[in-house]
Amino acid sequence: MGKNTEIADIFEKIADALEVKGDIIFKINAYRKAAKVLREYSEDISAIEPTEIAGIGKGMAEKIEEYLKTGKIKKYEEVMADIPEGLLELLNISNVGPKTLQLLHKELGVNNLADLEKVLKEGKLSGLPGMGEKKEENISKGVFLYKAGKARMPLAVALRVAKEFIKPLSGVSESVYPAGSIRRMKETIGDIDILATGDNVKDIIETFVRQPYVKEILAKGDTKVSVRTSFEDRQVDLRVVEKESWGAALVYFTGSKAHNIKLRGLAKDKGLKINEYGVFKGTERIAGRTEKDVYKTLGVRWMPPEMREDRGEIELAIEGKLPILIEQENIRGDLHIHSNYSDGTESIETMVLAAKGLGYEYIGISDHSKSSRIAGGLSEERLKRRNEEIDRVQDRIKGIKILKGMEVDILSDGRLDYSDSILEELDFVIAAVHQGFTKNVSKRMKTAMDNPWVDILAHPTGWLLSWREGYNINIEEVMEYAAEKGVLLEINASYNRLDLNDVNIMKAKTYGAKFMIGTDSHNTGMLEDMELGIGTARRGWLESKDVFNTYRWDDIPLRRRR
Ligand code: DGT
Ligand code: CA
Ligand code: CA
Repeated sequence: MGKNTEIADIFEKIADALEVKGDIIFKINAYRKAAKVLREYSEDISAIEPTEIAGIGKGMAEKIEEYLKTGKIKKYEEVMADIPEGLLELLNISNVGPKTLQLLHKELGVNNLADLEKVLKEGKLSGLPGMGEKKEENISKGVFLYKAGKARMPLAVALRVAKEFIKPLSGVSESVYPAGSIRRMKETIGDIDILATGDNVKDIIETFVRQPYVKEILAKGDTKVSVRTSFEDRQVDLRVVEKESWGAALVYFTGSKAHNIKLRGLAKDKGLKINEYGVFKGTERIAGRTEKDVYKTLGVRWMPPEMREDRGEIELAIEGKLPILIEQENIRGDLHIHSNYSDGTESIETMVLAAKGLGYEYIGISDHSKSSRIAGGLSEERLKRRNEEIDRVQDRIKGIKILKGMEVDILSDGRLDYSDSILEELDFVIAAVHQGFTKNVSKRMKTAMDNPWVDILAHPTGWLLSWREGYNINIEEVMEYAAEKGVLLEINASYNRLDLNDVNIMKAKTYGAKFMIGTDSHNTGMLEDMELGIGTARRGWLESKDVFNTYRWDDIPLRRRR
């Protein structure tokens, strides 16, 4: 089916471009019509003669053949030659049609989103023929919504919104789950998908739209509804499915799309058909109620949603060789914790009690070192007093071991922020880059890892999910070096970091690296970000033995003990 979609996409782009250029309407429509026919055609186009399809004329058939033969369509390249890169994207903005876009492009030189925002700000639109203030205002609104919808949100935000909806729905439905990228625990989320099943479909839909944080209903049908939230201004989609289809719908709407496409191929090989309603042999539904059944019918074992990215998980599941992924229950402690001795908001005692409440066996206090001045980094003298405070708290609180750690800055020459004699006295050391993000970061990190007292490398890429790209770094080289030296790589679970991410984790594992999941908590609430770190570790296929804070403290094969 792949080629049909590829060609349809190209035809649609040609149509858009011609329209923006002001070409003749029947030519434009010919491309749109051909695209539609291709999308709806059930056979793979490469297996048949294009002219045999009703609705595909001679001209279009030639272009299809050209693409199948050469992988290109010359007409497309001709049309696109003088169209600026970001121009056609603007057609996705509501109230910006091809006519308007043509005007904006020709009269005001708008080539991309930034240009459009600029002319809007300067009030230049209302001066154009047929524009006016009302239209200008609508386009402005369209731009705002487009940007909000396009921007991906951190997983933590999406989970919070999803849980707000799921709570009231669980009262009226039999099952309700977040689906899509949330269920796969992807680090950023496009839109929020929720799936429910139950006898009273109407009740479920009405309960959903009645929630106080629904700002606008975008679309509402009998089994499907789409809303925008006042909280975070996000789109949330709910689908209610029949019980016979619950498992099939979960598989389908959890995705990922690439995973689904692979499954569809498997079904086809077995002479079956799979969709969101079930697995079918002819017209008979042979599975659909549970995910397990759906996978089983295809000859595959059930696998955790975090793995469903078509990165080889289906092949492993067929062979019965799926890893047993790490779970929250495996975590025995958290080693990345700030107290109010540096920039945390709470006392050591409060943090320790909260960690104990989570059932942890140990907690490592790891405040900032002296060079991190804005973060209240500790002088040697203050570090000594903090350690005495830890001893006092440990005397009062039993049943959890409190460890003396530090998050120590890696300086501009790769040396650490304290002398070795101080580092040696600590229970563990996390090394981190907090300044000079563009300056020799890989080399500095490697020098730091040459220091035998460094146990863990914090947030190795330095990116922030919402806005920062991270250090100028060769991450592969750093991860490989960490593996060689036996330094643990941190999976920083803080809602805005998730660093390392899934892709880097998988790569690091091939080097033989080991990991530590730390929340980087600055208050007690952040301890719960562990969930995000676990999700990320699972996306990287980690098992409990790969992550060292699943070990008892006395058994952790930390570098200094080996
Ligand atoms: P997002 O929202 O961008 O973070 O990513 P997803 O994975 O949640 O994607 P979304 O919301 O567009 O769709 C939810 C799921 O529905 C997706 O993971 C797989 C399924 N799905 C969506 N579109 C297609 C499609 O064209 N083909 C197939 N096979 N599955 C699809
Ligand atoms: Ca989604
Ligand atoms: Ca969706």
